[in-house]
Amino acid sequence: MERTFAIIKPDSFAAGNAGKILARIYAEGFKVVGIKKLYMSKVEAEGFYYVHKERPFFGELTDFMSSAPCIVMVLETEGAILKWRDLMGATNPAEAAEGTMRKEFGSNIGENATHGSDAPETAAFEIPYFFSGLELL
Ligand code: 3AN
Repeated sequence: MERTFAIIKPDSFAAGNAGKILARIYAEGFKVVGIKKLYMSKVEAEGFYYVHKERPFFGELTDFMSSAPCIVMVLETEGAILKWRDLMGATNPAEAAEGTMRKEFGSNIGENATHGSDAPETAAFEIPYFFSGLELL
């Protein structure tokens, strides 16, 4: 079993798409080990995305992620990291495959509906960034 960290980003939460996204997550066989609504501060968003701090879109990205509430989750299944990345689709919704979360619910490369850890080391940083051990029992 593997765990990954996922976000229903502020755009998709505000648009009322959290229920549809969660329904897909369950339908694809993930166990939702942790879930909560969170209104990230700018500083929290900057800490979460620190690997992107030199990228030109860092300010835009952290403004967006701290602009409204989101849903943070820990998802578990076999191969959870790749499986959730596949279900999310490409970073740019315009390039994402049909049926993926970003194709269905994303607006553009910045406001792209969902986040998912891209590797085991990333998940190992991202999960405890938002969840304590007690919240994942
Ligand atoms: P992914 O989330 O698919 O792993 P990354 O790691 O390349 O994509 O980028 C992290 C986040 O930064 C993306 N989810 C997206 O919201 C944002 N982002 C990536 N590229 C751009 C861009 N060119 N302009 C604005 N935001 C971007």
